[in-house]
Amino acid sequence: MTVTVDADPGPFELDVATTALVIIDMQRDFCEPGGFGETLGNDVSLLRGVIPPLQRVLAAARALGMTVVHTREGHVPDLSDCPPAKLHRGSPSLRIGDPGPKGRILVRGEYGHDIVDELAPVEGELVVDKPGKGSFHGTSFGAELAARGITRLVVTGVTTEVCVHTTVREANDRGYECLVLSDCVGSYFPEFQRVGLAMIAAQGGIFGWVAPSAALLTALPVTALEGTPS
Ligand code: C5J
Repeated sequence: MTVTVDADPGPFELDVATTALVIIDMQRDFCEPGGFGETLGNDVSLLRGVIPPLQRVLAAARALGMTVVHTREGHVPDLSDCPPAKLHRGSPSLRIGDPGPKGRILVRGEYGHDIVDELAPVEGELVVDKPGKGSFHGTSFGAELAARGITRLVVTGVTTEVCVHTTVREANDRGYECLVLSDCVGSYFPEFQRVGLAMIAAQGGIFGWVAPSAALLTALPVTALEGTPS
């Protein structure tokens, strides 16, 4: 079933059978107080606005049986997959691996590393743990997509200018067509949100398309979904 989404810089066609919904790093460590995002001095409440529209898109994807992939940024407990270039970057109040109020910062298996309750994965959905900003680097993401015959990605999550951008650029280089949902991606910096989205669709869609989630939901053959916030 192929649908056309009204997007920037032009229509984005997708077949629900060969398109995956990708939800990047909607983890407590980025979206809730006491995690990695806050240790870097950010106002994490700025990211929480993406949760309600993302819940509606996730409900539609589930209703249609689309492939859903959740990613989580983080590291193994001994931090052997965290290069010094990342570990020592900046001057956060707590570094990756330090104990924080939600467990060790950005470490796999810790409470803060997991996905927020509102978007918790259900059985059958893929969860890809990634040590870097991009979803392809050091993961099975590409192999999992290939195994399912996925050629297009609807990309959501946080943060727009870091892990969303890196993943979309990696995906574009590997031949995937990507639609980024503007209200389902978030940044701690309003100007990065605006410019980050503009960069994707500029120059005829230099590495993707951008549309609000309403444009996708209008195109998909799903009516109002019970239990989802409107
Ligand atoms: C960051 C991410 N911003 N998920 N990670 O460090 O965008």
